[in-house]
Amino acid sequence: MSTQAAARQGAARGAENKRKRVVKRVRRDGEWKRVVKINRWRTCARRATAPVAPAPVVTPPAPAPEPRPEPEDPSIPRLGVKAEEWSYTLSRPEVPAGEVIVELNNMGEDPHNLNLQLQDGSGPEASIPVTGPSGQSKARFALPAGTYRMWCSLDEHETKGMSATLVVAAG
Ligand SMILES: [Cu+2]
Repeated sequence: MSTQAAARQGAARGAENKRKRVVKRVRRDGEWKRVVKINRWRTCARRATAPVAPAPVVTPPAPAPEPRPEPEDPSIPRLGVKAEEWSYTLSRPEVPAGEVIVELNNMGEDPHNLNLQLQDGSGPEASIPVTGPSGQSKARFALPAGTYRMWCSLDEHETKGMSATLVVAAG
């Protein structure tokens, strides 16, 4: 079969299956070789109807859920502590023994923290971490009855006046 015949036959077959069979004779390393290539049969019509791959739908990752504040039991007594330079102001001088929610409100211009411990130093220290200006931090403590010392542990804040006394009364 001649090269032309093969090409014709290939073209005919290509028309059926949308492939074009190309037969070439090439000289390689001094020898003639028969090379058959199968090409995709491309036409404008085919291109027009070629399915367009849909753009991948990019779903933005769902935002991490905000940590929801633990619902507070309204029966738990609360103590507000206003911090500023250089003092603490307590919303009440006394709370009942047991669970208490302590809220540190920094109304000053510097960061402050809050620490409390039985005045005789017998119990553990409870603390609310450093809170920036206009910040508010809350913590829930279980306080046995006694008289507590409250202080800010940042450099010299206590000696400048950031200390207070809290009475935790036996129920
Ligand atoms: Cu302070």
